Amino acid sequence: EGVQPQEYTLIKMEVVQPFPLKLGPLEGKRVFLAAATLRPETMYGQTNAWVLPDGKYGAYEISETDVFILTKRAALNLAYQNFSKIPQKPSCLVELTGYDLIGLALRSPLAVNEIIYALPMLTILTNKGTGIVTSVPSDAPDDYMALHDLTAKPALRAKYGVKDEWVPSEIVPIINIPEFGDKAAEKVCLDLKIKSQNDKDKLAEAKRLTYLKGFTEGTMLIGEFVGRKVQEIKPIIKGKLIESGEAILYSE
Ligand code: A2H
Repeated sequence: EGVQPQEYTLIKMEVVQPFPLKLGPLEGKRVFLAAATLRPETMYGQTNAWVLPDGKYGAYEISETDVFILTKRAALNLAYQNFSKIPQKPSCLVELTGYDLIGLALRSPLAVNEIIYALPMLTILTNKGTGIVTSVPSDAPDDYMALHDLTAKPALRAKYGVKDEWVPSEIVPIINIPEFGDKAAEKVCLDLKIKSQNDKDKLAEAKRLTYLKGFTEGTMLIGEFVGRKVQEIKPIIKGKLIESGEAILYSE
């Protein structure tokens, strides 16, 4: 963890009824996977959520009505930031693992796809963010490669019990970057010949290339701000998500 505090937008990805058995105790509540992102303006392109299969998660009471699924570490930080039903103290209703979350059907703010699914990603860190990541394969190299692995490897899907219909078949183009086109992550991963989600060094380079260019030179291809510069509309979209209650701010 860095010395500088990092501010994330937590996107509330709502778990759609009916709940699986393991989430039975949450019946009647609004339950969300809370995904930490630095790129709220990319939420139009969400195709799925990522969870760490062996990761430990819990369902925490955030308010009278809302429950967030995330790591205990994030729940504790949130409690200190006034997001807990019990002031300053995380309140866990159910302990979960990533395996329990794979296949959950979700509805996520701004996403073009009405229903998206929670799928396994093996490189998620549990000491960063919430341990839940929203997947935007058009613009995030990690997301593109994790999705590529699942699509290309039936054995990987079988290992984690992933049904074919949960895996998105299309990437949603959301931002144009003059140098990289409409699916920057795909282009850069192909150019750098990245083999899998575990290709750490090359992925770091891919992220560096897309992240900077996306912010400084990207324009929106979709949504309320189509044609506008990413740089200009990022804070506006972030503000709207917070104001509407579809996201909250979180620091660590
Ligand atoms: B970003 P930083 Cl479109 N483990 O959101 C691994 N990765 C995590 C994580 C965790 N525990 N928590 C968050 N992240 C991801 C969107 C996005 C992101 C786009 C492009 C780039 C990008 C959609 N995924 O991040 O280490 C989340 O993915 C590039 C780094 O705090 C979050 O933003 O800088 C980002 O990493 C936070 O990474």
